[in-house]
Amino acid sequence: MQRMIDGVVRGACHHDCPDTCVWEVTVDDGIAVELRGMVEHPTTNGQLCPKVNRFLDRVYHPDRVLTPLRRVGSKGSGEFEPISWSVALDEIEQRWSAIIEKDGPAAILPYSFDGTQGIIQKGLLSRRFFAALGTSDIRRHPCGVDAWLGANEILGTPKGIDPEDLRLARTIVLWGTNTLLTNRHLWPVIEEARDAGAVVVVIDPVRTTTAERADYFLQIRPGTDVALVLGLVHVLDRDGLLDADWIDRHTTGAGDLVESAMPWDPATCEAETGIAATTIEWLAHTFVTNRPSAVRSLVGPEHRRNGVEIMAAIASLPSISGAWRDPGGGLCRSTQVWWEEAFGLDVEQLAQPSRTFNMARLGEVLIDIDLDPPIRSLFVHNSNPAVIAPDQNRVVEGLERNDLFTVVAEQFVTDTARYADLILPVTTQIEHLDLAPAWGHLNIALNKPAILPRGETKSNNEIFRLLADRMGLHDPSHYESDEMLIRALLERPHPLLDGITYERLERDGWARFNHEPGLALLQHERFRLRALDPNHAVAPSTHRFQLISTKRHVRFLNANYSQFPAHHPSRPEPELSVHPSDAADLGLDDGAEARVWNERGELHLRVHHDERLQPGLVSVPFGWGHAAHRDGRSVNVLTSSAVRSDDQGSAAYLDTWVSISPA
Ligand SMILES: Nc1nc2c(c(=O)[nH]1)N[C@H]1C(S)=C(S)[C@@H](COP(=O)(O)OP(=O)(O)OC[C@H]3O[C@@H](n4cnc5c(=O)[nH]c(N)nc54)[C@H](O)[C@@H]3O)O[C@H]1N2
Ligand SMILES: Nc1nc2c(c(=O)[nH]1)N[C@H]1C(S)=C(S)[C@@H](COP(=O)(O)OP(=O)(O)OC[C@H]3O[C@@H](n4cnc5c(=O)[nH]c(N)nc54)[C@H](O)[C@@H]3O)O[C@H]1N2
Ligand code: SF4
Ligand SMILES: [Mo]
Repeated sequence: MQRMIDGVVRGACHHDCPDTCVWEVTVDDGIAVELRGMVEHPTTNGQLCPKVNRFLDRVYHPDRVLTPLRRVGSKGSGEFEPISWSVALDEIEQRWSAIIEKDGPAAILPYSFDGTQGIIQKGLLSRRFFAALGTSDIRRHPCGVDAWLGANEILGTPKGIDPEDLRLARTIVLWGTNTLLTNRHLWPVIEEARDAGAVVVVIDPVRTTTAERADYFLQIRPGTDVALVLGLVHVLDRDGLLDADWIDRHTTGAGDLVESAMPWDPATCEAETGIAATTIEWLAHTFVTNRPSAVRSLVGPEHRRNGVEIMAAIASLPSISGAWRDPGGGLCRSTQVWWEEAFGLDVEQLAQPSRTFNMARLGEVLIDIDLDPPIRSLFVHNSNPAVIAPDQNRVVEGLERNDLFTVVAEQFVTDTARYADLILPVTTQIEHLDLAPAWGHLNIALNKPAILPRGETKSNNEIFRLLADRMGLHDPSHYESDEMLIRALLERPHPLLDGITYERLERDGWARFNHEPGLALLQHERFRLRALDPNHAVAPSTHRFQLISTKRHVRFLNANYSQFPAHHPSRPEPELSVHPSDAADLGLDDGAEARVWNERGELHLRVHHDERLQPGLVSVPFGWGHAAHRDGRSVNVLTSSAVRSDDQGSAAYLDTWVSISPA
């Protein structure tokens, strides 16, 4: 039997969070007794976060799934009985073999996302496994793809500046990102810049906690960011603040961009965006004179129909103004592409499955009986589509199909797992080995298991090794150990990885990619500017209110923690936040119950008057599970699964229109 050694074991957080903190687990008698942030790690700096400080409670929670479970009640009833691994694997083998024989492997659909973003457990073996079987696959586009496309189109690369270089900036524009909530370990860098005299500006439709800590808050009308960029470019041009030499040497298409900005004088821009003309003029001037200047953005504005265009606009501002010439200046966004390139994962993802569906469309795909072949089996890991996917009523309708053979690999009986035929129990981050990348800084970390897998839990990779064996896949690539997979990645000949070895990661816990801080990053690029399209493409609607459903709670991480009361906010239920002027209009007192609906679904929620919103804009927090709502469903019943005609990109979660009335 495998043995673990008591003492302190280093690991790293697996959550889909830009910060990738490095932690130390104290193990006593085989039990993890303490978990804390590593002091020597530059961004963790000794502190985890309110979501993960109680992570050991999650690991040892009595509701953890510790054995394979088979459904005994009706789908969704949550009635399961424990079975052995061999019985579970037998059943999967038999059901899948029959499906493959009758309808072909494309009738099997794997569905996974970023439940763990560790490179090894997230998808290396699962991709190999499903590709070898020849199943259908999903496009994993709900987070970061539109931002990537928009930035890439203008910059010629999806890369942006090292987030830690923001400390050099003197104007920092947090554009549609709620740093203090979603990326809290960046805040000290911003404070450092501010101590050195930087001005911090937040552009957001909502006065978030981050906005409240900024020097200037620009409360923009939802989705009008392209018009704001055009207004800023208009002022730069009008006031002679554009550097002809920079534009000549570093851009193409600047003339087209400036021309598309012609109609956007400050008064016109104010009418569209809701931001005062004088503020637009101030920001344009500040951005070019108070240098270095940087824009920071993650995914907030991308979750819209015009998400790509908004990111293209946001990338255009530092490019036309020459912000890139200064160390600390430019666009600062997800660093995912750095390690995807270094580890060659961009290539791995190109393996062509037989059929792909944008994961936003899960509901319609599951209920579409005209698909050839229709989906007969769904395998979910690293995700909770019953909560996170748009058009939730149709997702649940699909999951309720009696003839759909659904397997969910999970730590808990989530809202998705409740509809499974089989639940496979999986390990948590302190029970398996992984290589932890970050999308908010340029460090990677080695996550060593600190304790043995609890009960009969197995890591994702172990499950795919067992399944490969059952399904008769003989290629040795299906059976590589986690350590072999990590070593192979680290041995790739990429300059960012020079000197980073498995042994060094074991010794130090983490390493920074070989990229010198404080360089002007893309100063040799030629930016591909173009005219921008300010139509904010919010579909005309008969409903009166725009609904946003972003991350809101400090102790939630996507769909992960709403089942634990210790993680609840002080008002412990999902509420409908309404601006007081709208609430008065609707006759809804604070605490009253409202019905919120559109053509896709409805929710009944308690009203919270919140002057941090703007009239016409309401909000329901994302992340709560079904059971937290009187309707037994959560906010994604209201969001649409529509994606672009090429099936690319995120669902426009934030372009949601609703009607509201007293319940
Ligand atoms: N309305 C609305 N919807 C949204 C969003 C929004 O802002 N508003 N945000 C979108 C965004 S940006 C994202 S990234 C997605 C997030 O979508 P998901 O990635 O699906 O969400 P998570 O809750 O992070 O993770 C899902 C599950 O992974 C499981 N898990 C963790 N580790 C492991 C493991 O090692 N193995 C296995 N098998 N499972 C594991 C967890 O228990 C958890 O239940 O949601 C999207 N949906
Ligand atoms: N506590 C906590 N932290 C998290 C998560 C979590 O669930 N909880 N989830 C993690 C994940 S998966 C992700 S992707 C990141 C996301 O990190 P962020 O991108 O920072 O977060 P979001 O909340 O999606 O959006 C940020 C802001 O965009 C604003 N916004 C909405 N529409 C517009 C618009 O049209 N224009 C502008 N300018 N702003 C707009 C919203 O009001 C919101 O305040 O957070 C990660 N960190
Ligand atoms: S969720 Fe984010 S902030 Fe919290 S410990 Fe994990 S990486 Fe750090
Ligand atoms: Mo995300």
